Amino acid sequence: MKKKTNRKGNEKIAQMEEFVVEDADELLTTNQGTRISDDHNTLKAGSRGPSLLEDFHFREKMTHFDHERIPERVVHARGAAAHGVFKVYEPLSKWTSAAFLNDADIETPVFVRFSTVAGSRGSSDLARDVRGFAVKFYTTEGNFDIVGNNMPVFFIQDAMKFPDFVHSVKPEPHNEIPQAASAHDNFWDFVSLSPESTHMLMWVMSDRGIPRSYRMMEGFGVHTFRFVNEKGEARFVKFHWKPLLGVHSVVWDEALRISGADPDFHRRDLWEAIENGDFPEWELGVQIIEEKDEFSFDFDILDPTKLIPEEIVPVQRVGKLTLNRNPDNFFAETEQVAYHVGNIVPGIDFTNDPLMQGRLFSYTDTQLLRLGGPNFHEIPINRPVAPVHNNQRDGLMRQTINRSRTAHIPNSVSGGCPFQAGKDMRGFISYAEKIDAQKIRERSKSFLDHYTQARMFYISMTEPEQDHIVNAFSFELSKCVETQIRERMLLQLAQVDADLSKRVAANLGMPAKAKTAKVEAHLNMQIPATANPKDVQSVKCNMDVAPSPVLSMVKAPPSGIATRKVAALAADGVSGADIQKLKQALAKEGAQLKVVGSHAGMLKTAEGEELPVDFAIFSCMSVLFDAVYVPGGAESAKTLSADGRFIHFVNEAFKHCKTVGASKEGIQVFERSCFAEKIEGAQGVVIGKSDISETFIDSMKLGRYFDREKEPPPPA
Ligand code: HDE
Repeated sequence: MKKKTNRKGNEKIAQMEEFVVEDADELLTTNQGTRISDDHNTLKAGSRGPSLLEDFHFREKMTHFDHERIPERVVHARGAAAHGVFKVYEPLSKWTSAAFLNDADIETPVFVRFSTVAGSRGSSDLARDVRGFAVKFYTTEGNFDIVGNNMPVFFIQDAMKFPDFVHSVKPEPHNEIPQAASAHDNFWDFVSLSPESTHMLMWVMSDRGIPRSYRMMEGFGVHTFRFVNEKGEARFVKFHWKPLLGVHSVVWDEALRISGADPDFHRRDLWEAIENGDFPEWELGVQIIEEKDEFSFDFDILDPTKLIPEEIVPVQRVGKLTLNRNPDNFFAETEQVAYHVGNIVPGIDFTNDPLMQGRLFSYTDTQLLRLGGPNFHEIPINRPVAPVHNNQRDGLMRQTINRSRTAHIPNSVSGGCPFQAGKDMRGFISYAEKIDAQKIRERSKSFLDHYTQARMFYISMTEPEQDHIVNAFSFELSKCVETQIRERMLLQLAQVDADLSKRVAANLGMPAKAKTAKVEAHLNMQIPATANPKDVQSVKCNMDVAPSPVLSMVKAPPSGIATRKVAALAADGVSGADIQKLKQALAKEGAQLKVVGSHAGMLKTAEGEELPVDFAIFSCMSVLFDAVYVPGGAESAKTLSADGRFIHFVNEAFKHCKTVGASKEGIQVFERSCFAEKIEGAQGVVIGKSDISETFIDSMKLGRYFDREKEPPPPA
């Protein structure tokens, strides 16, 4: 039944086509290819009689069904993925010999999976969380994976703490509550006792923890890697992904509501963008650090809780990633893809980052359970496009049929094949880093500044971004039942920034904590004997650290409004002309207008024409759009302004600091809104008797109007 489709594609797609099955116009069969005459009834002794054991079709069908589920990923269970290509702009031969980075004509197939970390497979996309950003490059020299996140640092420094960290953030073990949320005692218990988490907490509590879209997130390799060139010269490298659509987030109240209105919001967004031909793009950025500069920073470049500020080492954009095809089958591709930090190619190498070192073990191990045995590399999505030859044999679900008489090296029977490649044939040779050390269980002293970069992040934010961080800490800690946990966290925050700690304390109704003269003193008092004793002696914070403005999303240069969605609220009698004008103007910017109607189906416009409705008001919410527009048309405006659902729609968009606009009669809807008194001259509120398209679009380009948050939230 295997059938090749005739779709065009790159080498990887061509390889996968071998496994694609199309069922159209085909007859139903068993897995053995026997045609099935009746798929509705079990085989019985008489139509009212017992079922018969000999019903091979029923037994096969039910057995397969019983085994459909495989263990979900222990972390990053919830995700979405897409195929694409990567191309380097210029050969990077001065830094690396990796073939796919040495030829600007090579288009390397990739498969990219985005994910949340804590939630189960069915959880909401909009949880406050880190997002996984895993890229598999099918290079001509083997698979290379950058298994990164949308934040450049991590919660812990040593792999030994990963199971503890994950156990703490997952739902609590006694009642499996809460799902996909860090707002509970166990998480804050762990992080409040682990000062090394403080920097990462700033990122997760910031707006970066609730992205607008997977397509609008940065990606980071997190660890410091190595580039090695043809001459064997090595440099340190940090990997970045920079989205061409800019970096954008939603606000927390919006995230909560999206979780109800469309828990698949990010999945759907990625899928639809690709189906619409709006292919998401990122540039690959690298920060290069010469070996001689390894110790020239105030922190250790092997410490995964630190980033290298872009102001100190600029990010050089070296290539482009484009996602251009949705998977054919979620399970076969997105669920079965097996990423591994250890999938490496000549020209790139690891460093001694103790978190990365632990990951080098974990990823293969986890796939053995999840994908059921040692042959998971043979699953179509995991197969390299580079040829595979070795003496590994057998095992569960083996697909390869090795023809050779031998499976050992050295051999003479098979003429010595397959041969070792050696350096001349581009065999992988580990970078010969000199190591001369004592065996020891210890955290390097160079890892012990846990607060300076947390402070750097906080002071780099604009005022509204800082407000959001304060609110996020307050929300999460308010969900902790144990007072001692809140207290410990307030102490941690006091080491970062007095104002931050004071404001969170006020929200929790607790006395503020002061920055202690000697941080270790308060930790010694607070941390139970079970904590890592080496952490307790640690910590310092450079209060004079310079901000890194590039960390702020609000300060980033405007990125246009391509692929953004605007809701046009409409009822019968709406001005079709108004809708068309904005629709066309948005289309020129690559954005979309969707009609939200008082009912589904078709509306009658003021011009007497039919207007298709994209969403009915009862099946969508303002949080699913980037801006809201109320067109003219007296009859439509009258209906909308008498309908609380539409008033709520604009109120909510206003509350979430989005552009709201109305033309002609549409303004009367705003007159019933919570911002009725601020219609004239308010920022981000666009009104006009004639065509407002241009002003509306200009307003959207400026992003969100966070000044609105300064006043008590409107009743939306
Ligand atoms: Fe992972 N991580 N991780 N991780 N991770 C997994 O592998 C692990 C870490 C990341 O879309 C697991 O296949 C350890 C950092 C992503 O399929 C597992 C440690 C970063 C994904 C695992 C870390 C990541 C994973 C679970 C600390 C950012 C999803 C299922 C020593 C740089 C990949 C799986 C996908 C998945 C282990 C820390 C990113 C258990 C032990 C730091 C994007 O192997």
